[in-house]
Formats: sequence, C-alpha cells, structure tokens
Amino acid sequence: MINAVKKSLFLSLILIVVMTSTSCSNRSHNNSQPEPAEVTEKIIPASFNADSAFDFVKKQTDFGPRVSNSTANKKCAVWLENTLKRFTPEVKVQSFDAKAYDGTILHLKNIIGSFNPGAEKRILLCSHWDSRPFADQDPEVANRRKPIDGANDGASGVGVLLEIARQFSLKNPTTGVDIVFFDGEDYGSPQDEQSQVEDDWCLGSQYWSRNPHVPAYSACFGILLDMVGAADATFTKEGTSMYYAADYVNRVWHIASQLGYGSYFVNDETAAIIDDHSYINDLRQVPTLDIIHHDPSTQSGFYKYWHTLGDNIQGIDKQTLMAVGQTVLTTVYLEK
Ligand code: AHN
Ligand code: ZN
Repeated sequence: MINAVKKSLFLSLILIVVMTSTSCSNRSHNNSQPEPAEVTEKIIPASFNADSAFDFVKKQTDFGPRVSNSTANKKCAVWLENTLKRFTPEVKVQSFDAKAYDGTILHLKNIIGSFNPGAEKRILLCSHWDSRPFADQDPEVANRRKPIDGANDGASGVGVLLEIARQFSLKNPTTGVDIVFFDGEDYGSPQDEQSQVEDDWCLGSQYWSRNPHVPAYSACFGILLDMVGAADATFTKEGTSMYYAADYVNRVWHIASQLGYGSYFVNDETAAIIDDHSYINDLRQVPTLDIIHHDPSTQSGFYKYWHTLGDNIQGIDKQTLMAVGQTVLTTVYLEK
C-alpha cells in the first residue's frame, strides 16, 4: 500500500518535472488555431518602425556586396556587432572557418544578440547577413560572376531583425529571444557549374546548429526571415516549415491576417526548400519556419531579382518590411 502511494507520488513528480522542464507547452503549441478574439484582444499597438528598418537595410547595402571573406563583409560584421550592442549587452560573435564548395576556406562570423538571457522559454529569430558572390541568375551572362548587393536576399531580414531588437530595447519581451545573423548562407556553387556539392549552402547555420552559442541551446520555436523586403511580396507556407513547424506557421500566418497583412501571408502551401531553417530543424531540433518570398510566376519560385544584380536597395519596399516586422514582433510579444 505505502509502496503504491510512494510509486504514484514518484510518477507524479516525474510528470511535473517533465512538464515544467519543457516550458514550451503553451497556447501556440497546443492550439494551432488560436481564437481570433484571443489574438486581437492582446494585440499591441503598432510599434515596428519601417523607416528605421529601411535605414538598417540601406546601411548594409552601402558597404557593398557582403560576400564572405570580403572587406565589405568584415566591415559589416563590426557594424552589426556594434548595432546589436546598442540594443542589448548580450552580444556574441562566433568566428569559425568553413570550406566552400570550391575548397576556399571562408572565415565566417555568426553574430548573436540575446534578450533575457536567463529566461528558460526562448524564441529564435534569424536571418543570413552575407550576400551572394555570383549573380548566377542574372539575365546578362556577363554579370553572372559578379557579386550582388543582396538588398532583399540578406539585408532585408537583418534590417527587420535589427528594428525588432531596437523595439525590444524599448519594451522587453516576456520570453527570452535570441537573434542570430548567419554568415556563409549564400556561397553555394553557381548553377551553371558542374561541381554540385552537398550542403554547400547555409554554412553559418550548419555551424551554429552543431555549435550553438550556448551549450545545448534550445528554443520553443524559430523564425527565419529570407527575402522579406520586395514590394507586394507573397509568403507561402513553405514545405520544410510545414513539415517541422506547422503549428507555428499557422499561428504566425493567423496573426498576420489579424493585423491586416493577409495579402502578404497567403494561405498556399508550396514545395519544401533548403534554407538555414532546414539545418536548425534537422541538427538542432528547434521547430523553425521560414518567412520567404515565393513568386509562382518565376521559374525558380523565388522573387524576380533573386541572385541577380537587380537585387538592390531600389527594390526594397517599406510596406513589406512593416508587414513582416509587425507580424514577427507581435508573435514574440504574445508569447508569455
Ligand atoms: C536553394 O537555392 C537550394 N535554397 C535557397 C536558399 C537561399 C539562397 N535563400 C536565399 N538565397
Ligand atoms: Zn541567396
């Protein structure tokens, strides 16, 4: 009898420990369709500043193409570190070497800013900050070995996240948040070259997923931003995101529509792609979704200036930055 009571006490203790140690069990995980009223009720007044986000995008493109190993990349790394330090004292730079598809040793830097570093419940926000060494999708053959500005492909996601970091410095989120900028995402082999190597993209996120900035790092969920600045962008429910993080995709898309951004965050499901979130999901097991511009009218499925010299600051639209910034910021503030 006493043994049976002891046993059941012991089992309930285990249950309590398991339940509290996960700390991710929350509304969004248990209920993929939150009540519209619940979300609107708690929605905070618009605070994301698209002018500020745009300035953060422009500042990056003003360095020139931030190709890994380049001088512009080195200068931009210093600026990113210093800019994050204006918004949080918790900034880490991960320096490491990685081998590119062609054997080049790349000296890469992942740059990380954390909020509420002691909080157990954490959200990961990320983007790549390097730009592509080759405009291999450019209509002009003569341009296909030139590096790109990557205003949309790289700088837009970082610009939105820097503005979110600035907002966090004004109003602290309840949860812990880690903002991670990955280097070496866009150094994959040119499309017109024979040497197709496995895992030659996303070198920074592969490294971070195996060697996180905090040992055994975990987060409840992650959001990757990729190409979030073009006018009239459409963000579909991408396959890898749906495979690993469907509940969070539905939650974010629902919040976007409640905020009036349903024309950007559309309800279509599209094919799985490889991006930084693939490695975070697979290697670090943090359910991570990708907010990435999908254009059904292009052959690649990406936005029309993808990996061309046309991906410059001219193509950045403040309304799109606003839609994405406000959606992600609201998602984080709603987590308790
Ligand atoms: C591939 O091209 C396999 N994935 C797209 C990842 C990417 C490149 N995002 C921006 N640039
Ligand atoms: Zn790219």
